[in-house]
Amino acid sequence: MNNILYSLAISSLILPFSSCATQEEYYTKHLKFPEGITFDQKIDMASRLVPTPQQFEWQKMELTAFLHFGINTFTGREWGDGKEDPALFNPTELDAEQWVRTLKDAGFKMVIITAKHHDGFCLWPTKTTKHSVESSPWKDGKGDVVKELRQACDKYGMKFGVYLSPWDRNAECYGDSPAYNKFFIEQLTELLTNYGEVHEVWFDGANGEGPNGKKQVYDWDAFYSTIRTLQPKAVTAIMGDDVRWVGNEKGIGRETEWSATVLTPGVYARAAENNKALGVYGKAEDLGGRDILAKAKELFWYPSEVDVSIRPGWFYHKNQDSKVKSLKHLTDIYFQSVGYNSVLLLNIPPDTRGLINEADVSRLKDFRAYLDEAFADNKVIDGNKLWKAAQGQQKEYVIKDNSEINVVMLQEDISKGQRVEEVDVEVFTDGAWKTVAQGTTIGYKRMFRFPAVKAEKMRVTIKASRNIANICNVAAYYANPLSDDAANQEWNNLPRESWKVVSNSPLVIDLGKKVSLSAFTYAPAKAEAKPDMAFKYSFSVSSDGKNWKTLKKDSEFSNIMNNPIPQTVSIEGADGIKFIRLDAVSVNGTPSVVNINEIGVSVKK
Ligand code: FUL
Repeated sequence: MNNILYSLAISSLILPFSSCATQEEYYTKHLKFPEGITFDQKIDMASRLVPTPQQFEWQKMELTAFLHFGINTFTGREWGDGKEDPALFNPTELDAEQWVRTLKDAGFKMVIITAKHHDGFCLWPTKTTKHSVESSPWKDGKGDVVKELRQACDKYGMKFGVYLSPWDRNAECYGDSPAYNKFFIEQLTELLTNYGEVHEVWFDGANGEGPNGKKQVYDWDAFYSTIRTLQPKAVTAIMGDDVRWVGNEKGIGRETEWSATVLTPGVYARAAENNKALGVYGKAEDLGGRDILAKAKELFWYPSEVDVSIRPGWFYHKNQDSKVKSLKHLTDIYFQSVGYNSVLLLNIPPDTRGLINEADVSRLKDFRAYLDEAFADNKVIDGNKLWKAAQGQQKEYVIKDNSEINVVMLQEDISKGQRVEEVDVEVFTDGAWKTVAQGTTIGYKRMFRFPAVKAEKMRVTIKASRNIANICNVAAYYANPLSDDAANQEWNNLPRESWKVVSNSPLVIDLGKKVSLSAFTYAPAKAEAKPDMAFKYSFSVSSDGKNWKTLKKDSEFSNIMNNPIPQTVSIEGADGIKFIRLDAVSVNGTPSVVNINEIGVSVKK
């Protein structure tokens, strides 16, 4: 019976889209395991799950760019509250060609623009709301940022994507579910009809409304049928079913990264139930290994995208010009995203002039130059001949000229599925074999870095695989090791030894002496998100611990849950003070727990 069901499942398969099709048959994007099949049959089916053609094209881009630009660029905020005056939007030298040229030169294949962020301000003249560029002084209200970017992309041959925030803090109808869904579909329709081909539609999952906020039930099915009808070739990301959020905004992927995953995309009605039954969630470590596969009822081709900003914030803030990520940091991100079977989505936010700032341009140039040099000379001979590797098989490769190497790149032909579960790489050096890398998954691309070694030969062993692995590339390089020139990370200049905690909730700190402050910082420990971290807060100061002056009232540490990096808040009127107080609640509305070491102050010199 089990075998009959299994054969039935097999007989409904399709042939692969790859030109080098074999006799094998494949499942595209999704498969359901028939009841009662054996574990080996499950593994065999899993090995033949493949991406859709657009998912495959997307993966091959490797480097994609985000442009966070909008009203926040002009207010200094990360999350606008939707009450901003559109008159604030007034870039003085906006030049979308400069954005695209810069990104193209740096090797990016697609740009995604925040057509609308959570504040609801639209970068195109929409018929749905007045809260758009049309009400701004920029080009006398006749400008259209989305169109300018589209045209620049056409000129330079760059793919184009849109970010449209489902959460909208400006739209009056937000929370009236049917009305807002209609409004959102109208916005989507405008963007997907009037701006040529769209390759990625990005819906983030943020919603900071909190317990008493507006409750909007999104009609994902209607959103998706709009996308499929208007832009059938676009991939849908994050709150989408083609591209999965890697689970953090730090730029770090998983060493074991399954594109064939048990995680049901959040936009499917059955997602909560399925994922709960398996105990998996977007940030979970194991999304496709054998243990979890044993329990799964279905499997999705749902590859990961690593989104991270080149700066601490997603939007441009002048005071972060000196905090553009170092070349080493960017390179580490590259190896931990592209090199971990993911696509990198690097955010480079245009500044208030409407230009990619010189600081970012120069870092991107260094980044490109570094990658060009590192990958200019592949030392492996004939590594790009397809190797059909059975579990346990090894293959030796000649390294030209007994060269020094410190990077190995492995690739599977994912048009035939993701199969490798364990791999070892050894090099023949000084007359003996030496292991330089031991890994798990490969997928589209896996890179390993290790201390430089001179090698005559290299040996790859596929220690565990689901079915025959299709290794289509084995390469090795020498990449110059970098040391960190990281910009000054200091966000506290008053030694904590003299501080005293007066109370924990609210957090009141005696700074030990009278000082004048220009800013304070909240830096969650280890830059990790916790349920009881501070989100909404008020900040007060006092000279005697009795009479308080509130300098920030009902403020928020925007996006802290997704991006728990230090949040520095500038303050005025904090002269001659000795005490500070943080009244804060978590995203759930409960009192937050903030440790003294997570607070910093900037004392005026
Ligand atoms: C998140 C947003 O809340 C951030 O502001 C940013 O846009 C990031 C890419 O997605 O969900």
